[in-house]
Amino acid sequence: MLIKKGSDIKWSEVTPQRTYLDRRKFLAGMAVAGTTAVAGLGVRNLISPSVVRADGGSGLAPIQGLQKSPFSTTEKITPFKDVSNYNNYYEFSTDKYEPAALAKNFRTSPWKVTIDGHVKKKQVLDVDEIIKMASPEERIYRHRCVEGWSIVVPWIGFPLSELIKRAEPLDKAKFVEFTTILDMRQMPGQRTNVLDWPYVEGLRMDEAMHPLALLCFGMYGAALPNQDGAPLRMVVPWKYGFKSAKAIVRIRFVDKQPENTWNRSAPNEYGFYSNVNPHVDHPRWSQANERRLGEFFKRPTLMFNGYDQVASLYNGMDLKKNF
Ligand SMILES: Nc1nc2c(c(=O)[nH]1)N[C@H]1C(S)=C(S)[C@@H](COP(=O)(O)O)O[C@H]1N2
Ligand SMILES: [Mo]
Repeated sequence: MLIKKGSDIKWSEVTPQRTYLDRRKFLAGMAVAGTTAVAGLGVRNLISPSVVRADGGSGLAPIQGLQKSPFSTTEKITPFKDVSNYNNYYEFSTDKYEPAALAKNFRTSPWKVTIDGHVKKKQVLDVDEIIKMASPEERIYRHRCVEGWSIVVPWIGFPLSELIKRAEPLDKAKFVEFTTILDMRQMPGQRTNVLDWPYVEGLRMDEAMHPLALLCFGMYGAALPNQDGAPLRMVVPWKYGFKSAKAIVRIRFVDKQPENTWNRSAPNEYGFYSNVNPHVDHPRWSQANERRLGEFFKRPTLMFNGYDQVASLYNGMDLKKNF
């Protein structure tokens, strides 16, 4: 990202360690690229103070009547300003510091979500109808990117299973596919071929029905900032961040494993399952450790990101083959 900026940059050329985690190359990169936003703000992030109000005061509409969740971690919450200013959102930019500004005026209302495929109740719903389906919970989850950084976020939503039950899937429905909005006018990244658009992700039906799989529409007590996936996204805490699609417009029930965007883009690097697994290295880097945004020292990455409750979903599967 520091070396090459342009419309045809490919993921295989994007080496996150170089821009963010490896200090030596990071400084070398700075010398090459001068004062890019990445380099400048990278320094700020490395030295960001540890005592910051968690709610951050986003100014977005507060969400009332939140239930506390027994699934929440008690770890220290990552400051709002870090979570909302360091985003992977390729529809806006491959530069993690840019989506916050580029998504500022993104229109999230009106917003329709199509529910179709192998279900009894095919329908097109307004996102506000979806949000009202079940009572909102605050879920404080660990969230880890495949690139080696992690965050702890008080997300707001309800289990995806609530929506699935109401849609009444047929027996043929074996997987759930999520599709992000396609809107080149609003999303500058979609005018490039950095990924095949629209962004698609998927879960096996039992994964989608697991109580930890969260359909998410808020964080830090309020609505989602655009750069974090407003108005509706998934949060699947035992999987790498890229399984958690943002700005969802379609939830489709299918009989075959969906072709997820990252797998199509680099099949040897990103599989369908993408469970957080410190024992399966990414072809270009180790997955053994991670760095919490706002912290300096790395910590060991936990199997399933510490969510052992999901282990039984993968009994008998070779998780090195099914990465
Ligand atoms: N539509 C869409 N969803 C996406 C992405 C993306 O580029 N586009 N990036 C994924 C990746 S790689 C990560 S790590 C998380 C980041 O979520 P966050 O910015 O809220 O931390 O979003 C995921 N969902
Ligand atoms: Mo990611």
